[in-house]
Amino acid sequence: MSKLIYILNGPNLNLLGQRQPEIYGRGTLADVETDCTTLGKDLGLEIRLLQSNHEGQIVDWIHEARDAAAGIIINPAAFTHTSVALLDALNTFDGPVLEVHISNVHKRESFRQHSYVSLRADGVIAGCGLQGYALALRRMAVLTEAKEA
Ligand code: CA2
Repeated sequence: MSKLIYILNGPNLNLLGQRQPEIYGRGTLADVETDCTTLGKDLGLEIRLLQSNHEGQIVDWIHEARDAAAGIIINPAAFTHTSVALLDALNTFDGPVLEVHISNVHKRESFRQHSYVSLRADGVIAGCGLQGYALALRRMAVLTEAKEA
């Protein structure tokens, strides 16, 4: 049976593909969902991709994942740099956590170079565009021992 992986996305990522293509590319979250669903089938992983502009909603999904999911891939967006609440929630999750950033946050403003979520993440992918989600899913396959990636 496939293991379920939550792919959580934070504020403004619903606008992917509509604004700032020079930073975030032209693809949408729906494209990410399609690509990861297809790849997940090869890897023996089922994905559930979610996005919210509300911190508490993401905390609630992390709590839900505690029973439902084998791993979490998260792009917390701006909450990366501000949210102790997301860090605390992720610390209640026992499985692997991978943090994804579409842009290379280390090449950008200094406030983007601190991540609360990185204190919990088992791995971080930044600056690989939307491909970063697929890279994280391949790594998740190894970490959850679903199938060799
Ligand atoms: O590079 C990333 O993935 C970020 O997590 C994106 C966040 C930013 O605050 C982080 O520092 C790095 C911003 C997401 C905003 O998404 C937009 C998408 C399309 C148009 C405008 C914003």
